[in-house]
Amino acid sequence: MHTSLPAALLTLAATSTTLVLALGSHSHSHSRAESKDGSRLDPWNEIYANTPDLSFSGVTTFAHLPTAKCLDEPEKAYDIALVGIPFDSAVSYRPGARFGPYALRAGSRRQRPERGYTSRLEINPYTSGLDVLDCGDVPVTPFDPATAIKQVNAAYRSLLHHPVKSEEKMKSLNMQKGLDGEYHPRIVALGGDHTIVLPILDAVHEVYGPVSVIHFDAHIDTWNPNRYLGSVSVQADLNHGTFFWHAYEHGFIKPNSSIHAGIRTRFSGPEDLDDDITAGFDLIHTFDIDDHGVDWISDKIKARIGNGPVVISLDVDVMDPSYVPATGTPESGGWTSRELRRILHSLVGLNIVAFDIVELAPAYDTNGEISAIAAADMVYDFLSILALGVDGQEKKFEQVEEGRSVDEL
Ligand SMILES: [Mn+2]
Repeated sequence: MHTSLPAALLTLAATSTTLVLALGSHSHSHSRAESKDGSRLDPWNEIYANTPDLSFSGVTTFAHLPTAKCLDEPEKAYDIALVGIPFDSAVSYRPGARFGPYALRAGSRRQRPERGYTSRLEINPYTSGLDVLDCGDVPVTPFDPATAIKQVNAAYRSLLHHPVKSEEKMKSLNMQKGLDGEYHPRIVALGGDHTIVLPILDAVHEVYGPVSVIHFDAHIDTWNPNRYLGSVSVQADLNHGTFFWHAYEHGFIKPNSSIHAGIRTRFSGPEDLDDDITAGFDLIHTFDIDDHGVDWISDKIKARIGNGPVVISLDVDVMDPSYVPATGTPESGGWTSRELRRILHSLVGLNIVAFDIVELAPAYDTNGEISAIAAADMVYDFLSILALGVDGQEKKFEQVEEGRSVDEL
């Protein structure tokens, strides 16, 4: 190999052990480079030590965050845990959301903690002082939905009871404590079909009591199983279109305190909407955005929710299929990713205790991963509003005086 090298390179090689190594000198007597004093040097670390991964390199965790198998390490501390829930055994149309966690992580590759600052919300959620960890996936069985739902509940309860890392930070952000008087981490669930929200709400209500829900979706998901096509057994009664009805019946949701946003599907008739009101939901239609705008939607959500603990549940089909084709039950006429992101931004200050993003089914995505990228950006926006903390009434006044209020976002 040496004989074919230009003379100039050979000269360089003679003066640099590193270059010799880089050129692959198999006949060289040293297996590793040496410094002048004879100590061994690692070829990579001598020059490139601590080079961060690039967007396209590295093992794919969400946003290149550190990862742990949190379910196997109950003492692992964090403030925010992302967890994949690859369950899609209860969908009514196209399957495939079990690959949602994989797609969300792939769609997040251009997000990195060291480049995570948002100029609009003025925060980097990955370095704001809250410890964010990718906890991997819940290994749910694909063969037995009833058992899978139990697995999701057990996993979520476990993750909710891990110790928090930065109690002081959570306190400074005015975050909600559990009924036990303790801080609990915030869990960001990466679905999975929407059914996973029933075992999630079960676990969340156990810690905080009944919660409000902000539900972004094209569909209401409060369908009474008695009228839901395909509900032919107790098991079949629980699916991705009925889980909020079950949540209402179990008392996981606070009465008359939740709201849908982005609804545009078809119904059996007005009785579906009567059941929806019974289940505790108000409703913002997808077309309201043209008639009233983002600020009106935001104000309506906030007026409905108030200061109580709230879960944000985001079905990616709330966005238009031209932006997010990768979903199981697409409906035309949805919001753009820009409109949805503006609405999410406006939720800064709400008392959010959990977030999930569901129904991303990457088999229907484009080669450009447009759905996965949009969905991963929604997770980023959520982490950002979480990192900005909860507004008490006093804090809101302070923000107005500083010239930056939620309304201006
Ligand atoms: Mn849904």
